[in-house]
Parts: sequence; structure tokens; C-alpha cells
Amino acid sequence: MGDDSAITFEELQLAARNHAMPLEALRYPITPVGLHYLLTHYDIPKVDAAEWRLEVGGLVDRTLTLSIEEVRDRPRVTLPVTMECAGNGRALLSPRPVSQPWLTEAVGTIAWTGTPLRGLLDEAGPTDGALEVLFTGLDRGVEGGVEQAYERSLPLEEARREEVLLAYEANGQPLPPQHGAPLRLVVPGWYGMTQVKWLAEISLLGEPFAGYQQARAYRIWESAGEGEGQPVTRMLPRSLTEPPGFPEFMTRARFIDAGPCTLRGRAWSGWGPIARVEVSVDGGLTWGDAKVGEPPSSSAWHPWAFDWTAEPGESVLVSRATDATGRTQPLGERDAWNVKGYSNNAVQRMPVVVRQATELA
Ligand SMILES: Nc1nc2c(c(=O)[nH]1)N[C@H]1C(S)=C(S)[C@@H](COP(=O)(O)O)O[C@H]1N2
Ligand SMILES: [Mo]
Repeated sequence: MGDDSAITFEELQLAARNHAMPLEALRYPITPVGLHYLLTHYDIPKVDAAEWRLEVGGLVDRTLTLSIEEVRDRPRVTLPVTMECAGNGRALLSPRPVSQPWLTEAVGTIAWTGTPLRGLLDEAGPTDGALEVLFTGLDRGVEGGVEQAYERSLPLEEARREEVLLAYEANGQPLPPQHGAPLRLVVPGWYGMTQVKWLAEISLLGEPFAGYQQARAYRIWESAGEGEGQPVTRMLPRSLTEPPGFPEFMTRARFIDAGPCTLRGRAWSGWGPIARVEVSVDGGLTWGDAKVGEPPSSSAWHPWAFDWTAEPGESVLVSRATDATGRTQPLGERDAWNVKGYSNNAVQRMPVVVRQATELA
């Protein structure tokens, strides 16, 4: 664990609403929808899909008002996308930034079906002065003392990437309320805060959006009171290990039998494909290379496998991903610390007790 101070009631309140992906769900290349992590800042809004309209406006030649049927009538694409919350790993930091207290599993991969955003932007026709695209959700709350709708922007060229979708299905089923029904934004490669749920409005702006979720939340500050900070954008590489054997109820430590064992997991990065996954079974003293497999799409995680002959005793499993750009994972949380605990991609550590096979009988 990170900080010694106990989790507060307010953190528990958030954690009870916003669940992570149980680590054993790493066995699925596409995460069953109910096992995908969830993060909702305010409430899941009440939306009547028949009344709902998407407005596209601002600096455009033609404003659009579309019903969900009109969105569904446009070109249809399905794309598996790995999405991770920017605050993943926060509860392991010390001192611990107080917010949703994620351990390492705020991630999942859903096969989203929707229409490419680019088509709608082309229909509306951004004017010459358009620089950014603002996405506004229907949910409302107060955060940092500011009443707001959840909204975030993207640079226009980023929003025009062909794999950016407006999604209305998840794993072949209608989008469920908690994931943004009837329509959400999906921006492969970027951390979760970008993927605006319950999307109601798309607005072309002539200057950078300075709203709360852009300019005050989701910034990286190395120390408090340090100016504007750096924006949180794409996912840094991370690898997770599918827990072998079975757990101890309270500590979650694993029990496995001595002998040959294949460790498996998944690794991803928003900056490029995964080039390498290294595995350590001794807490990071020695490392070996895992076999890295093909991802379900170029926007999704890679599977990896590592053969190990487990010796009786105690072991700590660690895996470390490196992507094609050379970005890799720090071995300690200290190297990934920042004031709000964003894009911390320090390696996961999993204690395992290896038993003599005979103890099983
Ligand atoms: N409208 C709206 N969109 C939102 C959020 C939100 O609170 N409201 N949370 C964001 C954050 S921080 C994350 S990590 C992802 C989580 O998506 P999921 O709940 O579908 O997994 O949604 C993003 N989109
Ligand atoms: Mo998030």
C-alpha cells in the first residue's frame, strides 16, 4: 500500500460507485461489459432516447440536430478499444491524492460500435477559425466549487482521426446507462476522461477550451501551486498480470502449486504498439522476456505469456511494458508521483505463495 493514512469515508463513497475491472477479467481479450471499469464523476443522468438529440454547432457552416436513429443511419464501424482511467494506480501513491482510490485495475477493452466522428464534422463543415472540438455530456455536478456539465475538448486534428467514434453499442449490445447511453465519444489511445459519456453537444471552438475538466482537473503538477501544469492526454504503457491460482480473502495474496506455470497478462500504451513485456518473479531483481501476442485491434491491449517453473516459497510477480516509442513503466510509485495522481504507470506487484504440490491433497 501507498500512504499509511486510512482511506476516508469520501473515498469509500466514490469507490462504491465506481468499480474497477476484477483482475481475473484479464483472461478476456474483450471485457464483458459488466466487468469493465466505471468512472462517473456525478450521477448517471436520466435520458429519454426518443427525446434525445445531438447538436453539432459553433464554428461550422451548417449546424446539425440528429436523433439517435439519424446517428445510427450513418456509416457503422466496430472497434475494440482499451480504455484506462487517468487516475489508475492513485491509491498506491504516497502521499495519496484524495479522489477515486484506484489500485491498478481501472481499465478494460470494449468493442465499441458507432459512427466515425469525422463524417459528422465534415457534414457540419468547420470554418477556418475552428481549432478545437468541445464535447458536452448531459450529467451535471459541482466539482472544486464549480457547477458544471461534464465537458472536455480535443484539438480538431485529433478529433478528425479516423478511429475516433461516436458509439451507441458496447460488445454488440445497446450502450448501457452507466457507459453513456444513448451516445458516447470514444478516442482510442487517450485516457478515459476524454471519452465523454451521455454526449449531447459537439461545438467547434476558435480557442482552447478552458473549462474545469480541461484547465483545472486532469493536469499534471509535480508540486502544488506550480502554474498551469501539463495536460493529461494519451495512456502511458502499462502491463497487468492475470492473477494465478487462488486468493487469500483479505490480503488477495495468491496461492499456487510448485511446478511449471504459464503467467499471462495484457499490456497497452496509447503511444504505439507494445514492443516488449518483461516479467520478474522475484520482485524486480531479475527479468525475462514474455511472448507478446497480437491485440484484438491496433487500439487495444496485447496479450502476453511467460513460462515459469515455480519453486516453493514466497514470490512477488512484476511485469513491465515498453512500447514502440521506447516509453516504459517506472519500477516505483515514487517515480510516477504527481499532485493529483494522474497517468501514474508504475509496475504492478503481486505477492504469490508457492506451495509444494503435495500440500494440495
Ligand atoms: N459525461 C461524462 N463522461 C465521462 C465521465 C463523466 O463523469 N461524465 N467520466 C470520464 C472518465 S474520468 C472516465 S475514466 C471514463 C470512464 O468510462 P466508463 O465509465 O464507461 O468506463 O468516462 C469519462 N467520460
Ligand atoms: Mo477517469
